[in-house]
Amino acid sequence: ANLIRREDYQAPAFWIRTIDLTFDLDPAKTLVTAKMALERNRDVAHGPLRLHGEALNVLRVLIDGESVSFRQDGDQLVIDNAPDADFALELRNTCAPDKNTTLNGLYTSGGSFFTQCEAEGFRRITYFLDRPDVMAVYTVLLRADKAKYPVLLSNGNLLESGDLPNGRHFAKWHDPFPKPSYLFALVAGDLVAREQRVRTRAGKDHLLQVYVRRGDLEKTEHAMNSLIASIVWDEARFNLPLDLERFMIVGVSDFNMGAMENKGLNIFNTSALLASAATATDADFGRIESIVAHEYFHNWTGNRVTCRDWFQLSLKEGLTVFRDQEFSMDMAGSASARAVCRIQDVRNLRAAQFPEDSGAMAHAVRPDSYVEINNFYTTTIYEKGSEVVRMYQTLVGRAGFEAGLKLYFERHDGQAVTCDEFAAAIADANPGSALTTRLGAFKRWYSQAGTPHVQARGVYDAAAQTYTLTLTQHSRATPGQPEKLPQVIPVAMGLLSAEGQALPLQLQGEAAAVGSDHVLVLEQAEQSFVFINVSTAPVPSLLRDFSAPVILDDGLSDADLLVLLQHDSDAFNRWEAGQRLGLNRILAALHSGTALQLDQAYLDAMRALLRHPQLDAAFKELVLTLPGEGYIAEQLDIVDPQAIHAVVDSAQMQLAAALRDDWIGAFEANQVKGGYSPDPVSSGKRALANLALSMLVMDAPRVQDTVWPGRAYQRFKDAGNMTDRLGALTALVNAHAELADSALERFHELFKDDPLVVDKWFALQGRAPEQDGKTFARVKQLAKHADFTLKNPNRARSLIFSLCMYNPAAFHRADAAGYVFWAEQVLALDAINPQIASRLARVMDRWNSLAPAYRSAALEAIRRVAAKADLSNDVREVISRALA
Ligand code: BAL
Ligand code: ZN
Repeated sequence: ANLIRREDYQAPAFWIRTIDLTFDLDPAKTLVTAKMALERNRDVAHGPLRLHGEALNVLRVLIDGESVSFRQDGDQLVIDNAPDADFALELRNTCAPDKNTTLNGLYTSGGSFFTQCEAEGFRRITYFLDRPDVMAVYTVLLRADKAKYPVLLSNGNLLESGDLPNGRHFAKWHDPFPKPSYLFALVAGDLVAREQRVRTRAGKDHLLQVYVRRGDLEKTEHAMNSLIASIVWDEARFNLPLDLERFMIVGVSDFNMGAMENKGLNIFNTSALLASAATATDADFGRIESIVAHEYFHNWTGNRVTCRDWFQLSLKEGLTVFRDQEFSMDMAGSASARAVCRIQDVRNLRAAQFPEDSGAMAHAVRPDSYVEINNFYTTTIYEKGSEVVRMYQTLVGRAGFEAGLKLYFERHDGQAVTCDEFAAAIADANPGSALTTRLGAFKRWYSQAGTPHVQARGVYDAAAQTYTLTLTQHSRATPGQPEKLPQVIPVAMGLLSAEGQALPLQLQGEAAAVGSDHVLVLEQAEQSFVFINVSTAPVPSLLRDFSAPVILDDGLSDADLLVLLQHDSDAFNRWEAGQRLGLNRILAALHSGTALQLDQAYLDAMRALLRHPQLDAAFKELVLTLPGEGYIAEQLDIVDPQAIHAVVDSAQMQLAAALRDDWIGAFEANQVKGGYSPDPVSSGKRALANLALSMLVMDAPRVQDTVWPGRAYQRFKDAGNMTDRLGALTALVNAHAELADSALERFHELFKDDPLVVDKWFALQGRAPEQDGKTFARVKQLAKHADFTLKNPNRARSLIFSLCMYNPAAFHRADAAGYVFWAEQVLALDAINPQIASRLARVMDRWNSLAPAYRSAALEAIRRVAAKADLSNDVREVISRALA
C-alpha cells in the first residue's frame, strides 16, 4: 500500500466543472451514467487523465460522443490521449449496492439505498477525480421501482419528478453549489419525513425535512428542534445563514460514522438522530443536538469552504467541532451548565486524544502522511483540532475570532483551501494581537504530534510582595518526530489567597492590575512571569477553562487543591482540583503497590461538595466521579490494567461507604418531577441521582442492605424515561447485584424491537466491571446471541468495542484470552467492513506500555493479525504502526 505524503500534493491535471448523473437503481446491479464537462488545468504539466474507481464494472467510455481507448492501472482508469480543449466525458458503469458491506459508496440498508462518499466513497459509484479540490455542479436523475423506493433524494433542489413505465418513477435534483465528490449523496427508499418551514433573518423561506423509517417519525422532534436551533445560532453568532431552499436529514441504521454533512442532504446514523424519552438517555439527547449542529455547521465550514486535500481535514473538522462545542455551551445557558459542557469535552479529550497522542498512531493535527485516509478521522483531527481553534479565540478574543472567520469566508468562499489560509485569515483580521505576532510558532500546533507537558512552579517573596511563576514546556518524541520545538501555549490563570479570595494580578512592568483573570502566553522552553503587589502567598489557578491541550504539572499540594476545590471562580479548575485529589491518591497506591485507604480530609472534601447548597447537581456528579481507568493509565509509564481497576474499585467502594448517608440525601433530593425534559438542570439531577443509586447499590452488601437494590429494581421497572431506567439497571449490573440478571432479561424483552436500545443492552454488559472473568465470559456468549451481528457497526461497537476499548480490566487478562478474542474479531470485521475493523485494531495502540504480564501476549495477538495476507489497507496501516 502506498504512503501518501502531504508534501507531494499536486493540483489536479483536469477540472470537472459539471456532472450529470443518472442512476438506474437496483440492489443487485445499479447502472450509473455520468456525463461530465472537463477542462485541462493549464497550471500543471500535460499528462493523461487518471480517474479513480473501485469495485466498478465499466461499460463504456466516450469523449465528445466517441468511443475512446482507456486502460486500467490498479484502481485508476487512464485515458492517455485526452483532448487539450474542453471536452465532454461520458461513462457508464455498474456497481453492486447489495454486496457492499463496507458502507462506503452506494449501499443498501433495511431495503433502502444510501451513500457515504467521504472520504473516498464516490469512486465506488463511478469513475471520477475523487479528491476534494475538484468541485463540480451536480445534476442527478434517480430512477427506481416506485413501490419499493417511493422517496428519491439527492443534493440541492428537486427539479422534476414523475412516473415511468413498469412501475418505476424518477426524480431529478440539481445542486447549484459546486462541490467536491465527497459531499455527493443519494437516498432511495420507503421513508417518511417530519417537515418544518422556517424563515431566516433575511426573510427567506426554507423547508426542513427529517426522513426516517415509518415507525420512527415520533422520535425526530428533538433532531428537528436541534436543527432549527442550529440555524438560528449560526446566524446570530457568526452571521452565517442557511443558503439552501431545502435542507434534509435522513436516518440510516447501518452507518460507519455518527453522521455526514452532504450538501443539503445530511445522512445520519439513527443513533445520532432518533430520540424519545422512553428510548434515549439525556446523554443521547445531548449528543444528537451536538451532531445535528455539527453537520449543519459544516454547510459553511467544510462545504462552502472545503479542504484542498485530506491532510487539511482538521480545517473543517477541528473548526466545526469547535463551533458545535460553542453551540452546545450557548444552548446550555447558565455559567454552571456551560462549565459542565467544557468539563465533559475535556474529559473526552483526555480519555481518547491524549492516549492517541502518546501511542503508535500519534499524528499531527495536519498529518504529514497516511496510507488510508479513513484511519485519520481521529480524535486528534477532531477534538485536538477544536482545541487549536479554541486557542485562536483565546489569543484574539471572541470578537477578534468572529472578525477572522468573516475574513476567511470573504477570501475563500467557494474554494478548497488549507489550514494556512485559515490561520492567515484569523491573524490578518487581528493585526498586532497575541496570535498575529507569533503566528509561525503558533502553527506548530498543526505540525507537531504529541501532548506538550507544562510544568509550573511559583515562588513567593513576602518581603518584596512578588510572586514569580516559572513555566517550562517540553514534548516527548512521537513516531517520526524525535525533536520538538516549543509551542505557543495560552495559560489562562488567576491567583487566590489561602482563604480563597481572588487576588488582583499585576505583572512587573505594567502600570496597573489586569483584573483577577489573565492569559499568559508561554512560547519558550522556559519563561518566568513576575507578579507584583501580591499581598499574601498565593495559590495559583492555572490553565483555567483548560486553555490549552497540555498536561500540566503545577506541583500543588493537597492544601492548595482544597482551596481551589472550594473557592476557585473557574469551575473547570474547581472540578480539576477534585479530580487531582482523587488521582493523586490512586497513583500513590499504584506506585507503592499498597492498598488504597482514602483519608478523612479527602472524604470530607467530597462530602462537603456533595452537600454544597449552591452547586448544581450536574457539577457535583462530575466532581464525585473518579477519573477514568484510561486516564489513570495515561499517567503511568507501565500500565497494569488489573491493578488500576482494583484501586479504582476500592476507591469507589470507600466513597460509597463513607458518604452513605449523603448519597441517600443526594438521591432523594434530586428526583425530577413532572414530564421529561433533557434540559441541563433536570439531566444534572438525574445524573447525580443515578450516581447516588449506583453508590448505594454497590455499598449494599457491606451493610447487608436489601432495600437499595430493591429500590433500584423498582425504579428500573417503573422509570418514566430511559435515563432513569438505564441508570437503575446500570447500578444493578455494575454492582453484580442478584437482581441484575432478571432486570437485564426484562429490559431485553421490553425493547427487543428497538435496535438502538438493544445496542444499549449489549453495551451495558460489555462494559460491566469485571468480576472473576464473568464479564468476559458473558461477552463471548453474547457474541453468539441471535441479535448480535458484526455487520451493523452500532451493534459491533455496542458489544465488541465496549469490551476491548472501554473495559480494560475485563479485556486485559492474564490468560491472554481477551487478545485472542480481539484478533478474531478484527479479522472477522475486516472481511466485512475495513473501516470498523481498523477502529477495533487501534485498541492495541498502547500495547508497548503494558506491564510485562500482558505485553508479550498482546504482541503475539497483533502479530497474528499482521500475518493475515489479505488485510485491508486500513487494518494493515494500524497494525504496522503498532509493530513499528
Ligand atoms: N465529515 C464526516 C462526518 C463529520 O465529521 O461530520
Ligand atoms: Zn465533521
